[in-house]
Amino acid sequence: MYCYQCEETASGQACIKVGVCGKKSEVAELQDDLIYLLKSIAFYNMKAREHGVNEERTDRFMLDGLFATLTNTNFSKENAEKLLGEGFDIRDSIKQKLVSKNISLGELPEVAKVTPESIKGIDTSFNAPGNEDIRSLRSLLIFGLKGIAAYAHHAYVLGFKDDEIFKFMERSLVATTDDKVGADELVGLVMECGSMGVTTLALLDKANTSTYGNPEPTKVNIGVRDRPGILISGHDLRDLEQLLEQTKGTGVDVYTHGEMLPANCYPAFKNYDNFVGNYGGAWWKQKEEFEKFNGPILMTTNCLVPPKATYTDRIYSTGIVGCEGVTHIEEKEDGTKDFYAIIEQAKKSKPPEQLEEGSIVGGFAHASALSVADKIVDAVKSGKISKFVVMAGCDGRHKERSYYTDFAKALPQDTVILTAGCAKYRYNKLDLGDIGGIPRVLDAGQCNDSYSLVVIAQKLAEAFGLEDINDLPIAYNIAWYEQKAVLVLLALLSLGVRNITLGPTLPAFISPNILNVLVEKFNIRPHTTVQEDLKVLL
Ligand code: SF4
Ligand code: SF3
Repeated sequence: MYCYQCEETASGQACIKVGVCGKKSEVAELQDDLIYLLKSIAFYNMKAREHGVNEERTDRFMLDGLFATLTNTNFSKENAEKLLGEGFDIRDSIKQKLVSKNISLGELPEVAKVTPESIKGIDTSFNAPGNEDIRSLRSLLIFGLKGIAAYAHHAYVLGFKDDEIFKFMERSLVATTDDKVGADELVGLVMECGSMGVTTLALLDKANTSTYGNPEPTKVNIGVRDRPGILISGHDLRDLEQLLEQTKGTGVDVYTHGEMLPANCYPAFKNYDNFVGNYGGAWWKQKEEFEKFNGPILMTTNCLVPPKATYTDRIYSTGIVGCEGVTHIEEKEDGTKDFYAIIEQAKKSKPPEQLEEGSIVGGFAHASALSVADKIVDAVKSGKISKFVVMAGCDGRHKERSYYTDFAKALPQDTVILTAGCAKYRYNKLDLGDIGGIPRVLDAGQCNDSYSLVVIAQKLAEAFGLEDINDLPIAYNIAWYEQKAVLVLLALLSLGVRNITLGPTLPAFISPNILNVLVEKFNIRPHTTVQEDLKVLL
């Protein structure tokens, strides 16, 4: 195995024996094969699309396949094998269709000829020999595509899709197999990946808000009640909706965990009186917190940590998540899911052990943030707010991430943090106060809601009559961990945002030359110390 896609990669270089995340080498290798197979599918599907003979199931498979390989999503060997089998079937059926219609395929590249047998002899890893910068750009592009796939998947299950997104994915995957596509062209694709990221995030925003309403400023309870509960984690709102419907009147409560926290702020979910609030913190604390929850836990997407034996029988996966020993709830033909088994187990469980009490405030996605735009603009003009600091992204298990808590605490009283993603758990329970009624931490929601931060920035630029988004009093101190954050970063770059501070470490897959390009073009810098970064950012 050779995996270097996340921030916690071994020794800051690559996981080569086993993943720091718990991914086994055989799974990592099968997932590399799967990416290779997706490139083969992309080759044929581009042709199929040109001739109008492409099929819907290919689109869904593209999303599933890429999403399954995202960090902390799927650890199951069986699942990777199943996806490979399904992928070859899909690929062969597209090929068959093209051949039967006499559609010319031209000279077939190697990737188009791969078979279930031959793939075993191909080095599909990200460490395949070749030019370091090309490898770096191809990796960056593929990791950005994984982010697109995850966000597009969430929109897709709510009935929203955009063919342009699929076309871009296919074109990019094929480009990573073509030695004629050089560094300049790859840089272009990486930037396009960022703007396609903005398109995808906008689509997801539309899917979420038109289905569940616009998030509202909400005080989310972080304590517990004295009834059995189900904990739901990950990012999939449709799973939450179905779980709330099915637990109605059963005497079983529902709590969110990790990235599901912002769901408490949607009007559509506020009507369920068994929807209690949020339990625990960011994903990496789950071993400790799931133990104490006592009831069953439903993982709808990343981030899953392979569970301890003591609570494996209480963990359920669904959608694209998977792990050996964990019960998987399949989606039915009509797209619904039956959570009966989870609810029955919950009924027999003890209520959750209380971890903390009180509440945290969320729900500042673009609609509610912009509803107080006048107030915000006035506060900036009168000097009450000197700066906004975007501290969006991911949390992670490394101790150095206490930097983000210290940074939030050290920010002057006249600054406001804009956040999205699970990075917020490093400071969302600190009492940072407010500025004339505007909370000093404005939480737009999941990493899926990063689009809100873009809309807020664009609207503020309009309100201040600024042409360049970089002239706004906004600084960026982004924390990354997995590939959705890679995409969000590319999305910001594609919008022309400069001077981003990135941490806790820079991606291992960025080669020194490519880093130079990013520094020269966008002035990206690694974070240093709280004091030094405060000086630079403010
Ligand atoms: Fe290592 Fe991260 Fe890959 Fe897991 S996802 S194997 S921790 S680089
Ligand atoms: Fe977090 Fe996994 Fe990235 Fe959605 S839950 S932000 S890390």
